[in-house]
Amino acid sequence: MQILALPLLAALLLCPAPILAGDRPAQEMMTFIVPVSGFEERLSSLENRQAELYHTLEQKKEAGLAERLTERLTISGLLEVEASGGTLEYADGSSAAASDLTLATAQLGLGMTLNDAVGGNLIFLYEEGGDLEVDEAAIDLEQGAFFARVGRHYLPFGAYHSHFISDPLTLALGETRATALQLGYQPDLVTLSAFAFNGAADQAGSEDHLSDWGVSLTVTPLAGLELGSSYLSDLADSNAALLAAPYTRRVAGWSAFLHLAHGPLFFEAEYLAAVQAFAAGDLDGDGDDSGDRPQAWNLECAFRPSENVELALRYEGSDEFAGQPQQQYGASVSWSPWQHTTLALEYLRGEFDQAFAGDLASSSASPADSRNLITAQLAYEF
Ligand SMILES: [Ca+2]
Ligand SMILES: [Ca+2]
Repeated sequence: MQILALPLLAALLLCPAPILAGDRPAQEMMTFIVPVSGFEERLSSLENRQAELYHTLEQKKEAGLAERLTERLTISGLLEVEASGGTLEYADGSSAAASDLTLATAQLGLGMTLNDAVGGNLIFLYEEGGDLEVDEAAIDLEQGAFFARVGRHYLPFGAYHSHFISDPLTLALGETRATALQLGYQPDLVTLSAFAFNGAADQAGSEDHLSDWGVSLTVTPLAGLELGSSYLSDLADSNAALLAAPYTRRVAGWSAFLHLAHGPLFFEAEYLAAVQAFAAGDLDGDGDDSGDRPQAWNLECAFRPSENVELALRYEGSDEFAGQPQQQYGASVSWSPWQHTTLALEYLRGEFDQAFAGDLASSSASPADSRNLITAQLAYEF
């Protein structure tokens, strides 16, 4: 942990951030204020991934938060208000700055328990700029070490453990919500899942069938240590919606992660990637006539000096993932001054591969070179 933390800390100290120092408060800036809203999704899927470990202060508290309305019904909610600001520097030396205040999350969840074997959940989610939607609606069945989940939910592809407000790049590439049937087996120390669904992305000319699937394996060999790997048969079905049209070559994705917790110290590592390149006609963000193979990785370490404070460092990156930084690093601090309430502040600096900067270009079409983002969040859960 310290071996990783020291160079990260040094890198942060050596890169003072010219926050909000941009010379052009342009509208184009707004496009790179990243929506940071994946946390509640991870929360809501946490129990259903059969995770026994909580990876952030918020998750730890969330676990016991749901209020019992009736014998069979519980209710929970999450509000997140975020203030963000940042600067974007382009390859030609110009820059832009922007800031915003948004209702990032308003979520209401209902949990149903019929008996020991049957339950379910229904989660409504509103994120400013979007519509109110059913985020998850699924029925859970359990029999001994076997379980099943059917309905709309987040598939166990990737783990995305994070101590930051902003989603890691691994989540941006791999998180997948679908209406799926998931079957699982969870004896001691191991969780094995397989799932099937009909994803939105299809091969050109193919019929529309329930032909997408995946598998996930998580192992907890020791207290505080969790390892896992997962596979998705069609990476184009992830929420990243990498492809705009039906494709010629179906490309699978795979992921591996490690989670370590030891006393007040935490370490997360994850890698998620396409198993091969997409066809050049399907995905070629840099226009070099060679298909792209998107990849992302994330490393985080965190320290809890006291029960209600957490400090974290992140170093992450991506390759051939259009619109996302090639590397990004930063620090975060979160504090819970009152029960159920968390204040968090984070800084992230991203550096782009100009060929893959994607939509992050200036009005004169100069690609993004680097980005500084500060985000503050007030979250309230019940
Ligand atoms: Ca598909
Ligand atoms: Ca390419």
